Amino acid sequence: MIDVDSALDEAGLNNTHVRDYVRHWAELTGAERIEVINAEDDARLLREAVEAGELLPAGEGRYYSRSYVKDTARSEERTIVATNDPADAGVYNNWRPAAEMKALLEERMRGASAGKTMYVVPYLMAPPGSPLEAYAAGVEVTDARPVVLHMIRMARVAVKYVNELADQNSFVRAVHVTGDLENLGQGTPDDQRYFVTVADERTILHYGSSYGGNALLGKIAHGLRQAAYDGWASGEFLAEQFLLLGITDKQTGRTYHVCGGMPSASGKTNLAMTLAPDVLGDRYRVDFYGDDIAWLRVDPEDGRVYAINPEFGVFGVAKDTNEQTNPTAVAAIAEGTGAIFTNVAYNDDTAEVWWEGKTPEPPADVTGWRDWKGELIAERPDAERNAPWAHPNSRFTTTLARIPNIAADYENPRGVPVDAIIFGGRTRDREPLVRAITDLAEGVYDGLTLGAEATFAAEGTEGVLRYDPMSMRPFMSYPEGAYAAHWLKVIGAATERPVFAHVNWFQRDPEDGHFLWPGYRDNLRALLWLARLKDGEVTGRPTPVGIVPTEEELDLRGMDLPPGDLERLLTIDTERWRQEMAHREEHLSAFADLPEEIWEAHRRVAAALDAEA
Ligand code: OXD
Ligand code: MN
Repeated sequence: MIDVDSALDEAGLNNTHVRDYVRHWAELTGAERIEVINAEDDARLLREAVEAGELLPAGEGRYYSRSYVKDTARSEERTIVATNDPADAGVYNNWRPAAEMKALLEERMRGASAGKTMYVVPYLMAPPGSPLEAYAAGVEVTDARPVVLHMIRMARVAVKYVNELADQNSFVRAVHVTGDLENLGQGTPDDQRYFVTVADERTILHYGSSYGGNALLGKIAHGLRQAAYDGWASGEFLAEQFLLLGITDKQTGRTYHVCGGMPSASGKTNLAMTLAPDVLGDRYRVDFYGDDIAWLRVDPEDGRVYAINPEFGVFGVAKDTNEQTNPTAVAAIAEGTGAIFTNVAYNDDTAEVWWEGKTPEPPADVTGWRDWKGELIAERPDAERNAPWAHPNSRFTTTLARIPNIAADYENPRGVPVDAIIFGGRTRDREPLVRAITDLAEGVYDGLTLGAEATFAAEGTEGVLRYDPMSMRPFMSYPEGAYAAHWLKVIGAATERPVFAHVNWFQRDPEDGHFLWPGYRDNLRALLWLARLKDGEVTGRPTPVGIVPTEEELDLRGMDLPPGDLERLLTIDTERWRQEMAHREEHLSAFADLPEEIWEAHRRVAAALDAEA
């Protein structure tokens, strides 16, 4: 039996609750060694990982890894929220009884780390000193060194975070066991994987993957599912899959903070890291805070909603990341940044990396290039000639501090006051560029009916949204009706409330299908209008679904939009909206105990649309 206590003593880890937890899982998983991790261990662990072949060098101070071919994405079907109360079951949280899940996971994990090192990773999902710190500490135990290296980039990692806890028992127990990846039946009826958050016991048990989305437990499992549950159970805060950015008007000195959610493939990371369009750069500065998670609470001191990004890094999708779509990300993963790439293409000879959209065409000389599966491009069979080189979900991992426009105050424990909460769908013909909503219940209603258009038959019917409430569908940990009520309660407690808005960069011309709005850095123009609306500098045009800018109110300097396109971008198509209202009714009806305020908001919007028809 391994000597857990000596390893913990040596690391100075003296929190007795953490020690008991580590001892329990070390014994159960049968790990051979224990190693306690601090962020300073990064350089040594990188060297070891390269020596062991787990990482390959990808240019100066950058690294490359491939995950197992059947282990390249989050698995929503295998992800479960378990509690001891059946009333916690919702539509999306895949609820199961805690006792059943714990027994099952213990059985899977028993002896499964035999011969391996168990890394003990104490972490904090918040800037130190945050009022939400009590919900932020965790200890991930994992049997995979690359997971540790990702955790060091994605969370603050140090023993002191658990030694210094005010309540020594208030940390998330996050257990990751890789399992025998080649024999887990991924995607078959006999799938052995389980990714379980036992939310009312603050315990996360993930078995059967070493891919980041399933294995970095601080991020999604703790930062979203567990934190959302904790926020609800405590009544104190919201944890949402939101970006967070700041816009400073250099002329007035005023800074606006915007947070918000978008379903995947709707440009959330690109918007989070955006810069101002060149022509507006003299006047406005955009600061990056976070691209994926925000925790929101009301500060009793001034009654405003404050947001923090609990993460320490970015785990971004590589596909289509380039100078035009996301210049700040490109800088954040350049040589010398310590970035880790996963499942992009890799050149054995030059240690370069490539992904679809990095450049318009793949490298012309294919010598040395291997695709994400490790197959030589030069030796691809004809049938695979056009297959992508990188996996569509290939990633880069880098720390927040590497983003060139990281906000100076990103570690402020209080967070930043939120001026606007935006929801961004992906809709070809109904949603205008931006519509603002000043009523709380209508704003929450808008978030609950967020969605992205079905893109191909398998996803749903043409023109019908795949609803993704608040962009939290895969991360919902408690029932949707209670979730809506909690939103109304938390934001409703603010004395100065943020304005809500819905944005859409994806409207197309009905005739030739071209995108009406160029997107990317120009998206800031919609947010600038929203900020001015919040401050009463513009009034917009009221419509049944919110306030839309007039053409004159948008700052379009330096753009060359055809007038017809601009008009369409700001038009509300009442008939299409009335069709949508019927789908919304069906979508919301699935949620038990949806607050009456939300139904009232729905009926108000529907009646206003009918009155215009
Ligand atoms: C996600 C992610 O899967 O942020 O949403 O990685
Ligand atoms: Mn995400």
